[in-house]
Amino acid sequence: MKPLNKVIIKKNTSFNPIWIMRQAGRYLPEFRQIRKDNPNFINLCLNNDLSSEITLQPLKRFDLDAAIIFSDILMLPYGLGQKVEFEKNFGPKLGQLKLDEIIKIDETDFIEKVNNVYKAIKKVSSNPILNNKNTIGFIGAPWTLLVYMINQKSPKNKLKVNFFENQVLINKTLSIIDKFLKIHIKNQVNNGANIIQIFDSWAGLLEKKDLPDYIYKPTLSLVNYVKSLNVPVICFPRGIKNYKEFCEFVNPDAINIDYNLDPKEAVKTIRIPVQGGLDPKVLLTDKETIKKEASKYLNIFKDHPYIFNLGHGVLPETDPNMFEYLVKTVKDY
Ligand code: 1CP
Repeated sequence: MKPLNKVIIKKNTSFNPIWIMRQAGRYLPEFRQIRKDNPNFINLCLNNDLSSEITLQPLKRFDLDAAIIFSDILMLPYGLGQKVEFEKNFGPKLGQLKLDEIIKIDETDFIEKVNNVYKAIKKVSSNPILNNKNTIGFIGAPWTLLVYMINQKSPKNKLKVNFFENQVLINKTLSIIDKFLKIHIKNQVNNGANIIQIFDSWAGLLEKKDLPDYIYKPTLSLVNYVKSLNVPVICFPRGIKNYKEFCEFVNPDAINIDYNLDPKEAVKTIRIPVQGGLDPKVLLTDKETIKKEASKYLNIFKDHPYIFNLGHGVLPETDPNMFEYLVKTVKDY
């Protein structure tokens, strides 16, 4: 059985597998080298030789239990024909959302645009390095994708006041997102992804009253779909105030917590396997602090099925030696 499945399916508490969000990325000099020669980020994701190489970079260096495919949640709007670019020191920049054009896109058009992501998953998952490890596929949650597609850039911690103005546009877009996320999940699984993680990076922007319509119901539809494929699904509703309520409503196979949630509170209130939590900024300190903070999570979750990870992506300024030290600390625990 693959390491994450032991925790997620078997509910094993005697060992803690580890992988790190954004483990394939900017803190690694070998990634920055490739990135320098490939200024177009989407094209890099769509170059399956390079994207599979980048996916495996952290596994060649560190004793990690899973690979997460090097791609982006914004491949979905890209596959739907919305313009997506990444600008240095700005982040994602999307073209206008044109519903009349997006409704004309069918499954074949979509797959044609993003097929190289699936080819990369196939390459990665059949690599012997991953024989006894998981290959994680992922999607952005409907809410977070809706935010980028309507806002056309990062909301940077707040929604514009008139975000909900056009309800027809919002509801039609959500239904298209649901349809194509299922297609995207199916193709990742068919090509070797054996876990799906759903990133809801902007879940924390919503008020409590809006959670059922924009987070719980749309995410539940996808969680049930992944379960129907017999693949475990991990949700990460970053910044949501009430993780307990989220889990009761959506019931994924595991939940990634963010670093603002008190882990002692989490272990008391969450009934399903937990992943993550450690503040990525801890990796910018020293070995003593890293050991202390990582041990805190491992101690608190010692009798709870727990996958080690961070409470958000690893920061670009992280020293790979400190990353290595964290992995070693968890493995030696
Ligand atoms: O070199 C660069 O400038 C590109 C930086 C980069 C990288 C390495 C981006 C742009 N995306 C990625 C890869 C990526 N994105 C992965 C690969 C696998 C891994 O984790 O190692 C994953 C899982 C994502 C997911 C993703 N993209 C999320 C969800 C997780 C999170 O960080 O909250 C989000 C919100 C995005 C959008 C995105 N893509 C890139 C950036 C800089 C952003 C965030 C911008 C913002 O603040 O709104």
